[in-house]
Amino acid sequence: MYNLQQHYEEYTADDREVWKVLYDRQTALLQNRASTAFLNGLEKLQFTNRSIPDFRRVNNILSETTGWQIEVVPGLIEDARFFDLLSNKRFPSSTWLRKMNQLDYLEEPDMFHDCFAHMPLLTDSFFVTYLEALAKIALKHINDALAVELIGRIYWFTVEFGLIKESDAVRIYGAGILSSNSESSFCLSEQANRKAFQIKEIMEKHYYKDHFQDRYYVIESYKDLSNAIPEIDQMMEYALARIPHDGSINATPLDLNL
Ligand code: HBI
Ligand code: FE
Repeated sequence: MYNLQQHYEEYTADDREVWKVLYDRQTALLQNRASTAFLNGLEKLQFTNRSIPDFRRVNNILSETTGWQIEVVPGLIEDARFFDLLSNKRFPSSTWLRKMNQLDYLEEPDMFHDCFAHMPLLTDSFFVTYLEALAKIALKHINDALAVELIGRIYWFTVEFGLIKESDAVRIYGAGILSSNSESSFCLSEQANRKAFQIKEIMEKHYYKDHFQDRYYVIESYKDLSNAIPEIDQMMEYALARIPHDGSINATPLDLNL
């Protein structure tokens, strides 16, 4: 479609400083908070604080590990294109970096979110198997806004805000948390509401985009995600048959009772 490229030579000293500040701050905080697969992925992709990742190098490493590739996009893209890319093992990523005065919040994912937080897990074969399969379920129902909303909830509470149990400790794998300094601390704190991974409840309730999640779902392993695909598929058919709707989203309540 756009066939955009990362113009690596156009990054400025400010961009490199922003990457370094965010990278140093998050890696210090995530050492004993992030999933092992994420930390291993950082190493496999050879990310450092010294330079902004060059997508040509990242793509070479990804093609050697899971065969996924990066697709440069300007920012948030429409759902149909998003899921089409994921179903073809292509991960959409922006190439621009937030400014120093936006370190803690920006309304749209920048490259630090898309690259630092999402790409390391693209080296884990169970995780990408899930990502591709989830996208294929979304494409089956792509013209049904309610269906895309329900899949979006599953995506949100796994790929963006998911937690995982690792040797008796809870660790972070959701990119929305991994790129957030404050939520990386909050989600493992006493105040956070952590629950066992459950597809039905995730599909029933809406989620917040602009503040900490009111609940986090914890998987036991990445295999739990790929193993959940048949249940997600069935639950989608069940929900879409039960909820009277004409394919548009505005006719349906924010929360469902499946
Ligand atoms: N586009 N580039 C980009 N990145 C996302 O994470 C993204 C998107 N479009 C839609 C979207 N996420 C969510 O609505 C998914 O649930 C579909
Ligand atoms: Fe994201």
